[in-house]
Amino acid sequence: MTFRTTLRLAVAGAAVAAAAVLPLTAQAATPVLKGAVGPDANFKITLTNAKGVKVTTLKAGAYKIMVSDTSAIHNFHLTGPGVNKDSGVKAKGLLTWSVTLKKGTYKFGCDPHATIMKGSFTVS
Ligand SMILES: [Cu+2]
Repeated sequence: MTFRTTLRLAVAGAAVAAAAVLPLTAQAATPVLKGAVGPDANFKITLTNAKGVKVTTLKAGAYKIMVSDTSAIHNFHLTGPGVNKDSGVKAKGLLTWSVTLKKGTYKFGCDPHATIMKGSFTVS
């Protein structure tokens, strides 16, 4: 076996190993959702998926919810089966919540302005 052949085999072997690892990594990735509220003058609250599309239905399972709360008068409060997460009204910041969503209806909203700042989605 020449040195060149040995090198080729080594490169091919590394490519096979990488290909075998990649699908596992993709499967293990937890879906990310993005919640947003604020700034103060913006009386809107949103929950979108990684593509920026409004969340209306989801499959049960583990999710990572990244919440951007840029307001000291609004909060992002998510409630539903097994979940009660609140970014805090006075608090601001970027939060990451790891949640397990179960079958049912989840609601999110801003507590001080619950009648106008709200949303919901269902998990099946
Ligand atoms: Cu509010």
